[in-house]
Amino acid sequence: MIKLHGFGPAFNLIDPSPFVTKIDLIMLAQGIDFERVNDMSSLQKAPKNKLPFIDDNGTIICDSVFIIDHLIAKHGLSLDDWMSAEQAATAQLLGKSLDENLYWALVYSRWIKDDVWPQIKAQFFDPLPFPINKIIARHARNSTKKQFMGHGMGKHSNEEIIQIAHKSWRSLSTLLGDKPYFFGDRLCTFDATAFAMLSGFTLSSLDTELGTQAQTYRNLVRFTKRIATAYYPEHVQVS
Ligand SMILES: N[C@@H](CCC(=O)N[C@@H](CS)C(=O)NCC(=O)O)C(=O)O
Repeated sequence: MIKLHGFGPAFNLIDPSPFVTKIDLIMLAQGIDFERVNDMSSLQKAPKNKLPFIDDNGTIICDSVFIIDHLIAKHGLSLDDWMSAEQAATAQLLGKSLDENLYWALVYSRWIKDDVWPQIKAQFFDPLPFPINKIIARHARNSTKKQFMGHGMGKHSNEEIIQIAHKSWRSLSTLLGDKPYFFGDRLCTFDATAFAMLSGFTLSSLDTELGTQAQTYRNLVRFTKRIATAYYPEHVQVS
């Protein structure tokens, strides 16, 4: 059976990582048998030092992109087979926009904002023994700050990051409209990416400025709630 290595449920999310959540939802939606492996050592074991990775009977695959390709090749993943070539190409590029841009606004809202950081620290690091918990927490936050600056999002002000996030949410809200899913009546892998990235703002129990603002996009909130209710009734509370 496939083992999906992630961080584990937190903040009213099946996983705080949108990349882990994306793969989790894709496998659930496709009915692929898998087991969640959530322990603090997963990240140390990750060959590329990032989660998710999967262990498919000894074959290790890192990165959500390559995991999806593996699921298509080895497990008949066919969530996108009904789409036209043009829809599939559009969906692929939209997914990358969320992975590579909106994701960094999510990172900002959690790891960089001083008012939210204590909630992150309490969840991930406070349970570790003292004093290692302090050392690891400081190291993890510094490393995230470095990546955030390196990406370029870290060069922006709070207002500019909010503006960037709103541009993605506004476009997503327009694209979704009143449809159940982004490309019509059927869920595709892009819906999994969108759910994963949006629910970090709309369903997360973390109290963040960006989360509050994302919740004003009512159709996006309905979209994330509908998917959470269908796939994660035990893990995600939907009010
Ligand atoms: N391109 C990767 C991104 C994975 C990624 O950035 N994972 C983050 C969690 S959301 C991570 O493991 N970060 C740990 C670190 O950078 O130390 C994918 O699509 O899977």
